[in-house]
Amino acid sequence: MDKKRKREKINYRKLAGEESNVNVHIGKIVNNDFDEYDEFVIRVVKDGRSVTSESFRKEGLDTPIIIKDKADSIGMVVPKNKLTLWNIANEIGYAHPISMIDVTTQEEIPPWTMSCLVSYFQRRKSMRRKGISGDDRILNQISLEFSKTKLMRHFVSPRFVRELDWIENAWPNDRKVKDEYPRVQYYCLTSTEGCYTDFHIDFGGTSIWYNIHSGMKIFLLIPPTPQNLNHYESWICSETQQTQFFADLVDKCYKVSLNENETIIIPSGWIHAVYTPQDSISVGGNFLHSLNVKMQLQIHKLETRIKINQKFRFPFFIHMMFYAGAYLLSQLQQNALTNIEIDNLQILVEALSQWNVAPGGDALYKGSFQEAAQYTASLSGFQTYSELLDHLVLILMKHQAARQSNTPFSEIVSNGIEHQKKDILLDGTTENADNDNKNLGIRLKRIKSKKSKVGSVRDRLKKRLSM
Ligand SMILES: O=C(O)CCC(=O)C(=O)O
Ligand SMILES: [Fe+2]
Repeated sequence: MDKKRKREKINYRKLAGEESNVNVHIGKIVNNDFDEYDEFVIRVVKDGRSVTSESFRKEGLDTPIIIKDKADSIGMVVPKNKLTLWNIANEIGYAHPISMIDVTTQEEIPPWTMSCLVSYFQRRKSMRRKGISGDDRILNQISLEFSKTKLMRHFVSPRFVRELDWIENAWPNDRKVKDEYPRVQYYCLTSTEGCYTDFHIDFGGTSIWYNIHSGMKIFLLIPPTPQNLNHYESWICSETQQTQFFADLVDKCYKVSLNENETIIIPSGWIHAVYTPQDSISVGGNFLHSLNVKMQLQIHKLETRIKINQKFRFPFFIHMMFYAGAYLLSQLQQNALTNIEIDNLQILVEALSQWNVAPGGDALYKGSFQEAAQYTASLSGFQTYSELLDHLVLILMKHQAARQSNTPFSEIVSNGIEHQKKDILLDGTTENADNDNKNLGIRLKRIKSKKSKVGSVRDRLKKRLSM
């Protein structure tokens, strides 16, 4: 379930002239002025201990964060002594295939091996020392996922990432131990001086963490406002992408330098470009979570509309959504979700209701998302995913009722919700209550008849979660 991190084709070489080995946009990153930002736009954190999953779960994860503190302050493990590319090659294996991006064209070249990468770094370094630019292409390496390699013994992602990440918390354990899960959690990026990755949004609207192991990087960050996302979609699809520096099309673009040992968090949907002013090794990963569901779904839909090749997308995105629904139900049943997570869950439930179809032939086919839905429903003690969704809707209604009437959730649970169901819709409005109540009424009846099951559902979930 690997995923390569390549962009769609752009003919930059033609743009820069056939002989060029630099990207045309780099000059602008170095010379242009970018917008000023305050702590409401991008947070710069000096004390990493304040960066916790608890705080994100209460306040959301919408702004980029630069953490200028030691790795262990955010529960991240990095090696005590810096690793060279040679050390990395020893851990990964010199024959390991490596995908390289030509910085001028932003296109993938035919696959290399780790040993080619090491020689390439050596050659560029010695050319620089001798003051010759040479005709070597500048090549970037941003897609080496290393969780299956020995390099893994040197790194652990930030604690809050592990605590929020749906792959960690919602993907079924027995499938994970069989290696059946999206491998997007640990990337090692090796970039020589002069590398550039043009504006993009990370796959599936994942959030990202990057730690600069050695060297430095410059990030250009553009917020995912509806207007900016519209511009992005048109730019990606248009011919002008080749000549147009995307930052010139939007209202605000922020420039952030990330130095050795610093960590950046880029939230879901943020449009970003990255320039490498000196040889750098960084480690990072992508994660989906319960705090940006709307944006994650929006980017997933955008990728579908602009026909991004499946191999550049989050692997098994829809499977992940079904697993997340089951996981969040278990959390909800334990009254363990914050208001932000409950709001996000409502959005997820709406999407799942659209994707969820009665289990047909496909439900038997391992690998289909219908099978994933059926599988996670059974693990949670339901006969079908529709039943699980019904249950979710019911409890969400109770939560909403509790919030609207300022009553503790536990009281609403003990009083039942029959008296409230006439007035409350899932989105918190009362409009068209009659029609919706018909549907909810039907769902509620089905759920009531299965009431005796609830205890065992909870037990099974607990068992699964403690695995
Ligand atoms: O460091 C780079 O060149 C690109 C990093 C990035 O944004 C990515 O890999 O998605
Ligand atoms: Fe990225």
